[in-house]
Amino acid sequence: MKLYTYEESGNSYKVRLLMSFLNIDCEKIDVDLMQAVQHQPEFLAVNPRGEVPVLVDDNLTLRDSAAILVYLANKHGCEPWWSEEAGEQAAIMEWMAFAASWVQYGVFTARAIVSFGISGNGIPHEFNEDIAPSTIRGKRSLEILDEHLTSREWLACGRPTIGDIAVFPYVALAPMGNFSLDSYQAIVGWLERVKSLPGFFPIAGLDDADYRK
Ligand SMILES: N[C@@H](CCC(=O)N[C@@H](CS)C(=O)NCC(=O)O)C(=O)O
Repeated sequence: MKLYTYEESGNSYKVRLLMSFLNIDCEKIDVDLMQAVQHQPEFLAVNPRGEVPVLVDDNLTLRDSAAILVYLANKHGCEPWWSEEAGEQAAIMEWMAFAASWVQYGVFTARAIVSFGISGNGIPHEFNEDIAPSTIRGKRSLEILDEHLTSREWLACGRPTIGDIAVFPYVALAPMGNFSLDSYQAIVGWLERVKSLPGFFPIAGLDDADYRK
């Protein structure tokens, strides 16, 4: 199994986190996003979207972190990270979809623009994205998440799932996009719970939001 990944990519980190939680070994191929390697023909042949992560397992190529999380969690015991039950699957998917929409185009994009000077959303780097919509969407998504977590410990099913893994990185890294998490105490408590899971390891920026500024 091969994973195309980049050290500071939160979407790649989601996959690496699940692999660590499940003790899955895999060859890692570094794609230097800062050198725009993802937009070179060689990598575009692997993923025409010009994005990491990409997982290759025999004849299967998966070009999306959510698809990879579902695949790996299913393949390695299903529960607790995924589920065999339709209602639980849908509840987990609700948060994975939230990660790929509200989170990606909110706190993710703001972090990419503020700390890396690019949108990070796969479009060539010479195109600049306006930060204003990401800031508005990011703030709203933190409010939605905080409200949800006020009455529960985990996002779905009463246990840590790949829904939590999908939402965690960019919410935890939101301060790199100039969001303060101080007024979202339910989120802060949940971040600490994720960080205390056996096998957890950090990504750059988790404890120093200014390291790229
Ligand atoms: N929907 C994709 C999004 C992946 C994505 O946003 N990847 C970013 C890094 S975290 C990327 O490769 N960006 C390349 C670029 O913007 O040039 C997923 O969840 O895997």
